[in-house]
Amino acid sequence: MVEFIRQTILPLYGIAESEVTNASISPLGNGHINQTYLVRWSTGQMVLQKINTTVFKVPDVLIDNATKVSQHLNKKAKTGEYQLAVISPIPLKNGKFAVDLADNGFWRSISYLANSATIEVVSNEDEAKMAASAFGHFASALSDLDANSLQDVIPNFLNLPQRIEQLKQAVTDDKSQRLAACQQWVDLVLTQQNLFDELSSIEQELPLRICHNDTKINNMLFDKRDMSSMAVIDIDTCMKGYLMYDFGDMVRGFCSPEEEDSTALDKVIARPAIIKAATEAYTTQLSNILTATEKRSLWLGIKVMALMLGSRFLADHLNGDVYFGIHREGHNLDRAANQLTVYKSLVEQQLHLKTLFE
Ligand code: GN1
Ligand code: MG
Repeated sequence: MVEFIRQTILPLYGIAESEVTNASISPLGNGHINQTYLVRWSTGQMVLQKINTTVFKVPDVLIDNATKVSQHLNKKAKTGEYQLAVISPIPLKNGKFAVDLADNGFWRSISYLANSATIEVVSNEDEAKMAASAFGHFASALSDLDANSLQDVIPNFLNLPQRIEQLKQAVTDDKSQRLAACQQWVDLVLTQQNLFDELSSIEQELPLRICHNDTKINNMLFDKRDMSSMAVIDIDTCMKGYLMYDFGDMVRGFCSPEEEDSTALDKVIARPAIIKAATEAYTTQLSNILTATEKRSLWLGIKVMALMLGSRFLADHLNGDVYFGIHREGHNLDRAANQLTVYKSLVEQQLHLKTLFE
């Protein structure tokens, strides 16, 4: 792939032949969907991605949405209203922001921020506050962008009933004959449908907003020099949605002391102090924006997102790992067990945790 990038992709960006020969091209980040590379040459650097077009079926929509979001944020950054760095699309020589090479992939580039670092686990309350505050600031900066100005890049992306239906289908098909070994997790998910009623009654009262839709900790860059928050990245799933999901996705990830694929399930718990810190920081950033119903929806958002992600990983395990990239046998089952353990820990502590949202 590296040689293909060097010979075919880099020239499309107008990078001189002499530079292309010595450019360094290395895999970047821990994404499960797209292939991401850091490309450096003597006079520049960029993040290059081969978009997974099985997941992003109309990748031009992704490019349009991401371009609109970065334009909006850049405008606000100029006036000081947005205080994080903005990741911007980088045009090819022909001025376009992506190139479709059919069987050879759909490629795009975005800016790379020097001195940046990512983390996989939130280690303490201060870190939770800083990152939650940055995600809140991002949501706040997008709150005046019309929710309908972006297209749905993946329809029904965060639709819990639909995700559960997909799990049921995967159970029926049992394509890889893996059901017996994970029946306990399937049973757990399928007995939580009480959340649907809660969800459908509250969703009707929630405003649609532009959401990030993938607010996990490794979608935030920190400044290597002092580990302060630097930028919200991976804006490819930005589209209309409910803030309860952005908040919920963030907290379900932040609250565990273990990585998302850790198999040390005895250590996977929802840490109340982290949830409290993240909630305070996020709601402070959005204090002028959140409606009363949105505030009420936040606790439900955490449970829904942990359950939904657990269910998505589980369905993909049953389907034979066709969606999320894996690095080991049973990786998606490990991820599912992990997220469903977070979910169980949230529910076990529900009486106490709910009080944080009253
Ligand atoms: C995927 O590729 P990545 O890691 O940024 C997924 C998210 C999941 C996440 C779980 C388009 O995001 O929805 O929450 O994995 N993205 C897509 O780690 O499905
Ligand atoms: Mg990502």
